[in-house]
Amino acid sequence: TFVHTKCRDTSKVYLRSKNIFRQFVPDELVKWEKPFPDYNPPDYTSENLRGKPWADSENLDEMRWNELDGKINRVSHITKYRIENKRPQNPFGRTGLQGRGTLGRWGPNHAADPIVSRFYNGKLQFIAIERGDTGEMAIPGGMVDPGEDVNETLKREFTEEALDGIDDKTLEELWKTGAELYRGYVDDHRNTDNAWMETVVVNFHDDKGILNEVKFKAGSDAKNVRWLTISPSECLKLYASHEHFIRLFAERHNIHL
Ligand code: RP5
Ligand code: MG
Ligand code: MG
Repeated sequence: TFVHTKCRDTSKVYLRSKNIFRQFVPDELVKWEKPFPDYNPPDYTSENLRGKPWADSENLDEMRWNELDGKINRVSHITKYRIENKRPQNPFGRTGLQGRGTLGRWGPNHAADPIVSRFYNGKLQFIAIERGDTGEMAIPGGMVDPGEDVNETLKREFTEEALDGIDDKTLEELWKTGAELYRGYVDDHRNTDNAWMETVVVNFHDDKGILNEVKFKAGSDAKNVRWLTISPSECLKLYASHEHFIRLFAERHNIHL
């Protein structure tokens, strides 16, 4: 069974923090049901979230958990999560860090990941970005805005990160090809005991050559953008759970990684 690992990394300081390190959680103590008397992880919520319009406040009493809270979607794709000491509890278990870290929302933080793909010289490829925060290659995904339809998020984030914000009308046909591959938890390095990433992964596959003419350019939180070729021999190292998503994508096109 799956245990999250990227959000238990104790070798690196927590993203953009000065000196916050996670408490070590062994695999067998990840599940909340397992007693862990010495578990007392640091409580960290980034100062940068304060007053940000896209972030929650510290007033947990006002929030409507497991519901649509005004325009903010606090419903998990995975489960009805528990509330412990007023805070949502990560359904995948301990992470060695309490608080929200750098995530905007308590509980689920909803994202969308568009896999834009083609066959080129007989090889399956998708558009990948280099992330500005960790430097890892990734799917050009991003957060769902309050009230936004996930289908909009997929297009918007792709446009921001892989087209430098320039809406390309030639892609209109491509956006109609969406096939959902995954909906659920992301093992993201930012996750904490009280805040975590969830996503919807959708494949937009071009078999008409629409993409051959498109000029890609990195924008927003992406540093670089390029086609990544999928091959069973090459081991892909990607951000968060994106290796898993790419495996599902490859299988859809009959390539087994
Ligand atoms: C990952 O973080 C998701 O799979 C998505 O790719 C991404 C969204 O966060 P930002 O790119 O906005 O940082 O967990
Ligand atoms: Mg983005
Ligand atoms: Mg992004």
